[in-house]
Amino acid sequence: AQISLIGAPTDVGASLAGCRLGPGALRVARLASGLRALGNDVRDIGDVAGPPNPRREPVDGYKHLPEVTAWNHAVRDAVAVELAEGRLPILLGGDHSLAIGSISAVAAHCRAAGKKLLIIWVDAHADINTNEMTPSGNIHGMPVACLLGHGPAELTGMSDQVPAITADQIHQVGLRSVDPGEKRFLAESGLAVYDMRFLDEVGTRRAMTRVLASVDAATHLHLSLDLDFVDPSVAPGVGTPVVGGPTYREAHLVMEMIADTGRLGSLDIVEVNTALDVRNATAELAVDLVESLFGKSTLLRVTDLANPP
Ligand code: DIR
Ligand code: MN
Ligand code: MN
Ligand code: MN
Repeated sequence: AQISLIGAPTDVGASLAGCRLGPGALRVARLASGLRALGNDVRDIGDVAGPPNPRREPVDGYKHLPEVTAWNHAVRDAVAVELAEGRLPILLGGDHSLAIGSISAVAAHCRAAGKKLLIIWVDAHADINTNEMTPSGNIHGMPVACLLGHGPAELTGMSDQVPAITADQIHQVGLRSVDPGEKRFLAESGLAVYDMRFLDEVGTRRAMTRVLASVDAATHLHLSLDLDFVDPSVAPGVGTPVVGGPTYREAHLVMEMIADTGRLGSLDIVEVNTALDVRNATAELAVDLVESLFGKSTLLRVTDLANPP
């Protein structure tokens, strides 16, 4: 694929400072060369710019709304440029509020191109709070609600239409920390959620088969990868760790099954908090997972034998 890396070094939407260091940590973990080794063309466009983290209290239930809005405008515009050039954008966060800008650009692109968008939201959290139900005011807990049209006009209106996406376009995987208001919202919206109990009882493979069942040649898959999806014993460098997540191997299987579809069109890598990490292990895990997502495999596959490199 022709891949573009877009850094967004901010934590204005997060609970703790530190994921502003994520883009640098992912580059130090050799994300670009890892992707190039798999045969991809990789362009690193550098970091987009935005305001500093003012560390203020919430206003009207939102922490740092003007700053989150500014960063998301920059991300939305950068992602749109790369998509228009036929490239596959990878957002290097930064906190998960940045998925509002990223997915708003992807949704507009898919409508213009006549593509069917499916978002796979891989996270310990549902990120579907509104200002009325948020326990924290942190906007990284609100991007799914904003994309579905529930949020401040600044953030719901970043795509070509409001809402940017509909509930049937997003499937969530790995949830294990959902706030009371979010539970109600998820149930009412009918969003497809494959929570940890589902993964335990049904198994990761069968869950992902269901997640990917509707994917066809016209599908644009967007993966929004919050590193707190993976168990904190493997991914310690995140601001809101939740015990009981997928193992290293289970997380890889999720990536491998998405890779097998051949339909990945865009990606967010978010919530890598280097200030909380252990020897960059979480950024290195992210790079390993992304390599699997782009087809790295232990053995040659039948398609490799038919088309030698
Ligand atoms: C919590 C935490 N649900 C909140 N959310 C996080 O503050 O809204 N999302 N950490 O990634
Ligand atoms: Mn998240
Ligand atoms: Mn999360
Ligand atoms: Mn590696």
